Amino acid sequence: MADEKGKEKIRSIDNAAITLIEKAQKENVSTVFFRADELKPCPIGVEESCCKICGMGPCRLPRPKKAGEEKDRAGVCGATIETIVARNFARKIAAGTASHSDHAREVAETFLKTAQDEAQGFAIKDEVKLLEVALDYGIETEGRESREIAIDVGKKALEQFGKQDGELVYIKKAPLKRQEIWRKLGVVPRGIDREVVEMMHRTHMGVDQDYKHLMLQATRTALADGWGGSMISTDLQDIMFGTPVPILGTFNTGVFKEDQVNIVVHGHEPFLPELLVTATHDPEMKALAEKVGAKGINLTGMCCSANEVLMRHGIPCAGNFLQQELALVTGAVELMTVDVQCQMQGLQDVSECYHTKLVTTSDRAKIEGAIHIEFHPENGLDTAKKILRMAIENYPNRRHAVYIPAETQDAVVGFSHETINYLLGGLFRASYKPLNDNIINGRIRGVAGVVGCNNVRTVHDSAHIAMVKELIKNDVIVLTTGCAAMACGKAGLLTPEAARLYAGSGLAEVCEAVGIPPVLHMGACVDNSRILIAATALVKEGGLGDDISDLPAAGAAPEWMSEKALAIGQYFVASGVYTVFGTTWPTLGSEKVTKHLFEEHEELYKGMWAYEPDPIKAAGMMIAHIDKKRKALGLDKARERVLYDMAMRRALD
Ligand code: BF8
Repeated sequence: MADEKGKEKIRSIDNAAITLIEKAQKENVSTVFFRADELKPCPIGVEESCCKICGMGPCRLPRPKKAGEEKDRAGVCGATIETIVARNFARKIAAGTASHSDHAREVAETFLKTAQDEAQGFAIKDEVKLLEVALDYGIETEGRESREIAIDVGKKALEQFGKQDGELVYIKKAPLKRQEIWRKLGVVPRGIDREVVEMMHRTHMGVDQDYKHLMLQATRTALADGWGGSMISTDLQDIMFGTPVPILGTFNTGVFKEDQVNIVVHGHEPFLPELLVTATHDPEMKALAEKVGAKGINLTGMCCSANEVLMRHGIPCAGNFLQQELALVTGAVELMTVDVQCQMQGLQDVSECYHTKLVTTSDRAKIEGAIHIEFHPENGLDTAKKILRMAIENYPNRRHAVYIPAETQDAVVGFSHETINYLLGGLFRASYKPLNDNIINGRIRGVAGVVGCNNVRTVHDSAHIAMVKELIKNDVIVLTTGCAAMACGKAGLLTPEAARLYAGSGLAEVCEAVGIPPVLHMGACVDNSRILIAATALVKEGGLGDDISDLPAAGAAPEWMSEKALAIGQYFVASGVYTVFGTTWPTLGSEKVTKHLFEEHEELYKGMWAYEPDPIKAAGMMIAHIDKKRKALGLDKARERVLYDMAMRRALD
């Protein structure tokens, strides 16, 4: 589609997406790309200069158009623009934390049912991690059966949500210096639910009306996500479904197969996707597929559900956030399941244009018009088979000529913290030492976390890829999750060869020696907790300071769109990480609030926010921060390269 000036609009850098957008346009199918053309963002809302939390408003308080026309802005109740902007921002963080943490609650409940033999088709798979987590929770393991330990772990995990005082257990996993900062500022979360509820209370009309005070609670809420809900999800999912190890995966919409039954699992919770993996191997299902004329069953994923089954089973990923409707436009998808988060309501309309059955599976989320088959762990496998049968039986109903783009890209995925530890140090000496050594000797300049969404207000995937390429070219190793990880996968950056093709010579040398890609796929969005643990491991390994804020490291979400991304950003900042967001920034309505987040947060947390929509400039800002940290550590001077002989190596051991 052409823009107002008649120019063809570039919507994606992914050819598979481009061809499917064109197909949708020809077939008159409405997708997010066209809806975005028709619906421009509200200029007042985009900078959060609008308060609609009571019935006296909404109070719209735009910034003056011309410099010098600035005057005090306040709502009818007298709430200042600072209060309004901070309140809006804090509420988004509360929503993001609630999303990750409600997911975590479901995980903890299912985990407990699994331990009590009440979950059909699930088991405790990673007993080593079970013991580690039990240790974190202070649970006795000596002489006890795994099942008993797991029951205690499940109960202790569930307690984290309703606790009223004290500290979340995982806070103690952070470097000691970081814990001290949090305690001094009074931002250590007491209980996950308590922080979210208090945030909602404090942002109600007429409660907390001091933007700095509001931001302290927003920080406590975000920490309850990163070092609470998200970390619980990651740990318990690993114990139930296996801690990821590197595995070959395939990315992009080309993973669909014309002559097979195509199913897409979309959303965030890994339960049904795990059981669909099991169900697809059932001979009865295979026979049914044959009976309807299909050559097989092709299970694929979308968004973070994809990340979960991709990194544990190698299930192909059909695309990231902006590709969810496009997957259906292929006409090749028999059935898509959705559970919670990031699933567009537009999917239902698109599914009706083809033969696809859209199935909602969570008791917390329905979509009008979609089929609802609720998933419960007690009969999870039966539900998975029911859904699979429905998909197979829908195969003969394809109405349109199927078009599957050619694009697919192989990748190596599944770099959990445990795997990085093992890959770098080996089974008996698992450690981050080689990574620390290579950061210290300068072969690796620093570490960057590039995470987050797609946003239709920017060219799909373009900012992710430009930023990541710029970082690795400058010897910065990249850790990635969520839709950013998928963008990297599609662009071929998650392969060991990418080191030779795109990385600077130092990083390439290390990647080639260890056999890893320069960009490490660490999982879904809840798995940003893995990045926190990896950063802590770098600190604990020694030689790079005594806090996360000392590391030559930075974070970014160049195409963010969700409230979860803001919660993630705030907990990274509060953990000491310089964090740059692109696309848009939701506090521009108030200079004071923005200054508080971008500058004053550094004094409080030694980490701060930044906003830069140009991904190359943003990467430059991250590299400058990394260099600043290297200088503070005394690592800025060029080091002599020392070639180690055997005696020197032994001395090292
Ligand atoms: O949690 S990266 S668009 S899919 S919010 Fe959503 Fe953003 Fe993707 Fe996963 Ni995360």
